[in-house]
Amino acid sequence: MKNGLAGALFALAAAALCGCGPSKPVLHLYNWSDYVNPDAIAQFEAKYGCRVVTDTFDSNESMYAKLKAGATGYDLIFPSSYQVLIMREQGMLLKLDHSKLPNLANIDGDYAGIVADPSYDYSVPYMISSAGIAYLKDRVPDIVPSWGMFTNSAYKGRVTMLNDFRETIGGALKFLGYSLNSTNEAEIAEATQVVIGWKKNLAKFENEQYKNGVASGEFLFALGYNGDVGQVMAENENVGFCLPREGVSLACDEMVIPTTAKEVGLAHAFINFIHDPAVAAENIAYTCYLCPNKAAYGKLPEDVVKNEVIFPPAEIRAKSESIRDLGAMNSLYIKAWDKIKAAQ
Ligand code: SPD
Repeated sequence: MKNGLAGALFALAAAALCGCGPSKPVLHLYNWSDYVNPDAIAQFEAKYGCRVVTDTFDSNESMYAKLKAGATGYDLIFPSSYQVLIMREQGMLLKLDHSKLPNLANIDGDYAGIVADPSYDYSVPYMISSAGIAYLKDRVPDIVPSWGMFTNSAYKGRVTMLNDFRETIGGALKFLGYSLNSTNEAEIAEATQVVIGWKKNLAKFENEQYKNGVASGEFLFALGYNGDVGQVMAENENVGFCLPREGVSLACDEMVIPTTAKEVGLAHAFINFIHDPAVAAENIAYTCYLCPNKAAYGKLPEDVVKNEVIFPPAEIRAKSESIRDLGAMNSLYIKAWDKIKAAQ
């Protein structure tokens, strides 16, 4: 037997014995937590003979700061539309190859006004989310669907709000009757004082612990992302959710491929897979967020279609706004947030 053949047979036998075949390609996702149906990930891995590894972030700002600090190794990232525009402007995103994305045809054009780019050149919508009030039904009997709840000092120290400056300052702007995209300095200053007042009643600003915190009774109500709260409600019928009647945000988190991605082909395959109608329908039902995929809606079970956590009532939608990138005016919100964080 020639040496080469013997070596190859030895390698195959060794691989069979240790159970490790040729290594599979790995798709690295950088995403919000609790945001993809684990069955979808398993189906994708089986279909494409790969592994999917997910790192999570809890805000657009922390994700962006990590990338700016030099983090690489991600193939697909899920920023909100206003953050997508900043990243695209800075040349951080790869142009998408539409020949690999036939399922773009399934995307619901009704959300064109919310997404970063309705031509999907650099980003493809993933989920529409909003923020509202998660609460314990038995401990907050006087819940009112209003931003004014955060002014109520009866629950001081047992309340949280999102550590997400566009959502939280946006809530104060809606409370005052202004646009959550206001660039009027006096309006933002007024909203800043409102949030400073709210802060006196809060345990903290934070984006993930409130889910367990409300379920366990540590916090009695919290400003939270709708689908995350929907997932908690599915496990605990004492948790309720309401959207402030003054109006809320409608944010779209989108899928983008950074210019530093290594598995560009797999990243395209994942985007396309997510917009397969059956995958999208199961992902909506699991995450309680709305994937804007019109071919999926007919596949949703009736309880999901009627779930107002996922599909907000028309009267609230009418008063709500998408969070927009404000260009140079973003700095007004960053300064306001710094002031809120520093306030005692
Ligand atoms: N766990 C998923 C949370 C997704 C929330 N969307 C973010 C919107 C940012 N304003």
